[in-house]
This record gives sequence, C-alpha cells and structure tokens, in this order.
Amino acid sequence: QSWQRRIANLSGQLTGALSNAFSTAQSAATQGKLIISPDVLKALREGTAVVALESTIISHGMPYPQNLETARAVEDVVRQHGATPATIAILGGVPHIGLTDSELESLASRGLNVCKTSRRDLALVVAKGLDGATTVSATMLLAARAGIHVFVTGGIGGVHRGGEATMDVSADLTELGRTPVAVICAGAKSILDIPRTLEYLETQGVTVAAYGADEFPAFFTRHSGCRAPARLDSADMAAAMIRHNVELGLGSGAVIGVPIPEEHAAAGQQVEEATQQALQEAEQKGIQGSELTPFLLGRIRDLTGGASLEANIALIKHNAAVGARIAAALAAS
Ligand code: PSU
Ligand code: MN
Repeated sequence: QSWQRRIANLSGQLTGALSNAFSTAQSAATQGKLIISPDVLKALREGTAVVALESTIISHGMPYPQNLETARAVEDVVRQHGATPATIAILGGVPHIGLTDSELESLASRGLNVCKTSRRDLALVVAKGLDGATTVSATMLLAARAGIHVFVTGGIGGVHRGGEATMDVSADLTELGRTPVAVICAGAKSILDIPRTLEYLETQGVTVAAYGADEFPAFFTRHSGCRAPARLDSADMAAAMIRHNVELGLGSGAVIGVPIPEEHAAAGQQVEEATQQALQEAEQKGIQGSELTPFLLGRIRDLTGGASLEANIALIKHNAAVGARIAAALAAS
C-alpha cells in the first residue's frame, strides 16, 4: 500500500515519499509482523537517520566473542555518526528491528546454532518459532518492511566461482533486484566471481557504485580488477541517489562499495592464497549451498592467522561510519 502511495506521489506532489517510512513501519508493527525497538521506532517517527545491520555476520561470519564486540562497536560507530542502528534478526519466530544488548549477546554466543536465514528461509523460521540470523537478502527485505532504506554490512554474497555450472548465486543479488534498500559494504570477497557478480547485478537492475573510487572493491583489498559502473564521492550524492531511487518507485536496490581503508588492507596476496586453498578444501569435502560461505570465511581466517579477521572488523566499522553519514544526509534532504 505504501508503494502505491509512493508511486502516486510521482504524479502529484513529489515531496513526502520518504516521510511515509513511519506509517509503513507502524502498520507492520501493529499487524504483529515485526517488533521494532523503541529507539528505532522513535527515529522512524521523527524522520531521523536509521541504519539497518544484518545478523548472519554476527552468528556465522565471525567467532565469539569478537563477533559480539564487533556488533556492539558497529552500533556505536553508527550512533557516533548521527544515526540509530537497527540490527535485524528473528527471535522466537518474530522479526526484530533493533536488538537489545542481551539479544545481541545471545545471537553472538549461539553462533552457528542460530539458523542462517535468507529470503527462502524466513517463513519457515517464523512458522517454527525459531531464532534466525538474517543474511543480506532477509535483512534488506525486513528493513524495507520497516521503512529503512540504508543498510550497512561487510560484504554481499555473489556469484560463486564456478557458478556458471553450479548455479550457486546468492539470493542477495536477486533481493537487490527487487527491494529498494541501499547496501553499503566493502564489495564482494574474492571467494566469489566478481566479474560475474557485477554482470548479474546489472541484469537485476541494481545500481552499483564505488564510494570515492573508480574500481569496485573486493573486501580485503581495494582492487577487484573491475571498474565500478559508477562512482559516488559524497554522502550527499549517495543520499540523493537513494532518494531518487525511492521517489522513482524503482523497487530495486543499490550497492555502494566502500574500499577498505588503505591502512587496514591485509596483505592481499596472503588472503588470496588462503582463498585458493579454502576453495580447494571445500571442493574436496563436498561443501556446497548455504554452508559454503561460512566454511570459506572460517578457513581463510584460520589460514591467515587472524589477519583477515582484524581487517574484517576494521572495514565494517569504516562502512558503518560511511553508511551513517549517508543515512544522516538522506534524513536531512
Ligand atoms: N560475505 C561476507 N561475510 C558474510 C556474508 C557474506 O564477507 O558474513 C554473509 C552475509 O550474511 C551474506 C551471506 O548475505 O553470507 C551470503 O551467503 P550465501 O553466499 O549463502 O548467499
Ligand atoms: Mn549460495
């Protein structure tokens, strides 16, 4: 209904498209579909900046307790840069937008025992009353339901290497094609086929830009060898792009790739070699499907002696600062 209203805005007064965020959120909440934390609800009501954060990165992306420390630190960075963090997860079968500290702690300590939940899993996790850590796809979908258009994470899923044969293409990419949320991230890891990931995003109609760079970043390194389709040089310009996406009623999302800060870029070669070895091991062990990404991330972390984890934490905090500034610019525009 709110999308009809948003599209109707196009023919009449263009203003106010984003100001419907609160009524979107409120109606989802009153229908009992979502629980929105008091501070997120307040920010949505007042039209101040909100940044969505995912939870698979907490449960499956990092070991405990670094995952909890990072989740807390990322929320703090978002606050320090003028936005309200909304970490998204499913608790006892109910999607939550904004978690308490004890909810964060429980997700982080249970780690792999929490269900990795992408779009296809959402209805099942809710039906069974389970706890689910949302991937980029499920987080985007729930953020959009709550009227949040800016989402920060580490990296998105993509087309896996060999994906032209296995058809292992992350649901993140199709979600980006159908949900109007901008994902601020460090690009996609080189465990993925980055050229094919960019081709797929183009097919899906996803706006892709590098932030302050010409090249699309590859998570641990600033270089993927692929030119980004576009470049954004300021939070204001990124916010303008997001606002026009919504006001045009495109219904699709965006990826804003932020290169890892120079001083944190782990030795690209070391991570690359570990990636090759992890890929070989996954093939030998026959690991596939939704277990593949967590397996590869864990092996690369072990093989690089923690260097990849340190870089991972640094880049997520940096993305959080950039994303919060973009959300603040969007709220002010
Ligand atoms: N890439 C990372 N770290 C992560 C993920 C991806 O560098 O933690 C997680 C995200 O939640 C992403 C998901 O949405 O993995 C993609 O999983 P799959 O490849 O199974 O779609
Ligand atoms: Mn997959």
